[in-house]
Amino acid sequence: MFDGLKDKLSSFKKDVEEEAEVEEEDLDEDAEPTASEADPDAPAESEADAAVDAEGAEPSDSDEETPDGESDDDGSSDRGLMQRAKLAATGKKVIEPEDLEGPLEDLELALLSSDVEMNVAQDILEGIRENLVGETRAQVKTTGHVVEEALHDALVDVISVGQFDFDEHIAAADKPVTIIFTGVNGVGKTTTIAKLSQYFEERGFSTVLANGDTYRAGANEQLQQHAENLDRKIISHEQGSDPAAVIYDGVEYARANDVDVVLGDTAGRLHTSNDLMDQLEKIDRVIDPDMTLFVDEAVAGQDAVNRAREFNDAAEIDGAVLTKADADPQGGAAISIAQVTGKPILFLGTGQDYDDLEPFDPEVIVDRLLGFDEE
Ligand SMILES: Nc1nc2c(ncn2[C@@H]2O[C@H](COP(=O)(O)OP(=O)(O)OP(=O)(O)O)[C@@H](O)[C@H]2O)c(=O)[nH]1
Ligand SMILES: [Mg+2]
Repeated sequence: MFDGLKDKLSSFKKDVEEEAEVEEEDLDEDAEPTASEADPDAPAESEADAAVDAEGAEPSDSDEETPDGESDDDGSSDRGLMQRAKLAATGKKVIEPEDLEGPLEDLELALLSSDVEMNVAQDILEGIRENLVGETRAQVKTTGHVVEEALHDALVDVISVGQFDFDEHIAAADKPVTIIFTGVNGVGKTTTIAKLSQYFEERGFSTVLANGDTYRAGANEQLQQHAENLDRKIISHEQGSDPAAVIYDGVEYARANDVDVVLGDTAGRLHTSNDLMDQLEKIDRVIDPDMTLFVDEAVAGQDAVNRAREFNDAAEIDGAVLTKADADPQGGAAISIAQVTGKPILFLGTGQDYDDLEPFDPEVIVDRLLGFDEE
């Protein structure tokens, strides 16, 4: 998943490491006359060098062991700071903003070509700059962790916008909880409802399906089929009837039968289809659903990002589900939607079966993008 972007992120890491190395070689040449000029400083500088090298060398021996990270943490953050300050004062042994210019420019192009929204790409670059400037070159060069962490933190920052604990939210909410699904045609709304019905039942919440897609021929039969496969109750009216009335009946049914969650389907629509958007507005007014989830395809990239923004403007959404993440998407939509809408991505659809649904965990996604999950 997200293989293209993964490759690009790993080239950024290499770029910065090479940059750190080249510059340090240059600096070593420049540094000698300065050191002999200022005698008292010379031992201090080389001590600092040795300390940095030693610190840098440690983690590289056992890259993937977590205890290592811990010993780093409790070890010497004060010392690290002091050292950095000292290095900054004695010579240019730390990463300066201009050192990152080339690699960041390449990364920006890579992000944009993976359908990451322009502003989101800018935020990521800014995050990386903040995280990397001032790091020692020796650290960057020898451990590799520094660049990875800078990337990791910058990505997690933009991807986690608006995240909340979905399961906890559902558990705490008054029942029945009503969730409406919306988005353009064919992105996987109906399939996601069936998957979520299974997800809820596995967590002990009963569900009823309400077919608010009274527009498309065959929509009732499609949801009916899922309901049969999963052994759920479905509420539906004739094609052409009022979707708000169907969902209302779904909520009434849930109240009368102690059902926990009402999953309300709607017809595929463009944010510009006025009639259909009016229907959505009516559902909002009559039902006042607990959540409206926007569904789109990960493979739609920038289109999905734009649609998320447009739907959120037209009929405020509470979160998003990104389907077809199994179909080799670029990753731009997964990275951008939360930052652009201020609403979190809550689930990824990863296939056509009922259990092909994955809660969207920003840390897991970023680890995947950085290849940490393979270690
Ligand atoms: N590979 C893959 N296919 C999916 C996923 N989710 C849905 N699909 C497929 O996408 C197609 C459309 O899915 P639907 O659930 O009918 O989409 P919809 O948004 O309800 O479509 P309309 O009601 O016509 O607007 C179906 O063939 C699904 O099996 C997914 O996560 N991965
Ligand atoms: Mg549908």
